[in-house]
Amino acid sequence: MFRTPDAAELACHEEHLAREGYVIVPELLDAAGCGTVLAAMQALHAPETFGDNDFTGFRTKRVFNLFARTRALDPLLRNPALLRLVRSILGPEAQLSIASTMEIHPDETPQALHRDDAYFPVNPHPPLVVNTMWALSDFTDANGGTRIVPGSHRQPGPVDPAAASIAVEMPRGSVLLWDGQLWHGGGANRTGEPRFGVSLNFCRGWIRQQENQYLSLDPALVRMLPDEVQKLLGYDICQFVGWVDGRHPMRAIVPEVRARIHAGLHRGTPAR
Ligand SMILES: O=C(O)CCC(=O)C(=O)O
Repeated sequence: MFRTPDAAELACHEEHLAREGYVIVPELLDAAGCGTVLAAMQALHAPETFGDNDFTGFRTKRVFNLFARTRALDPLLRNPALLRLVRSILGPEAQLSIASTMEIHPDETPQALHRDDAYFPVNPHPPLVVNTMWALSDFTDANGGTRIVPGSHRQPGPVDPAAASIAVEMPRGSVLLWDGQLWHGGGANRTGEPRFGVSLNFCRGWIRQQENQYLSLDPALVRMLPDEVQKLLGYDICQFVGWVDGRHPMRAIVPEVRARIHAGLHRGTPAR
């Protein structure tokens, strides 16, 4: 399903991500994998309507809460090359913040350039967010390939709106990763075909996820997921953050334990 980049390639990507604020890992997901994931995402998109404002896009479809809806993305979330690059910026405790699709249809206009971590009211700050965009169709300048301003993650203030943003062009199966401080935005689609991307947006393990993964996912589902996926979805303790009634959050996934916690009863059960 995946290409396995060697150590030299990964080191090169890591250096580029830190220096330029973004990197493209070409064709990480193979053609068969792209087909499978795209089919699963298209099934989710069939009943969806376009956005209702200029930022989300009057000609763009988005679906959120993807890990409640499909298991097709679990291998992408766990991909070792992706995780190595994300962790090179956010540390070993990086967790998923938001999972969403971005299908830019013909006649979409360019999205305003923005930073993904602009909502943190603390500046300056170290990198707190790394976003990743899996291209499930080819990304081109013409079809709305993500526009980025290389190096702008180091710039203290806003970019000039007329700043030279460049379009990310990458064949399907490739992944774009960027530091949450990099100025970027979706491009205009001047072709007759949609551009399809899946964004897995990560944040530090000790800050609040943008998409509330504890209320978004059924505890019965979380219980069934592999340990690594549970942790990546935020069901973990990081720097003393995230415990429930003094214990690991996965204890509270067990219905009887959760019932006792919610009833305010003594925990009375052994630690995990
Ligand atoms: O679709 C894209 O290429 C990027 C979209 C984006 O940055 C956003 O919606 O916040």
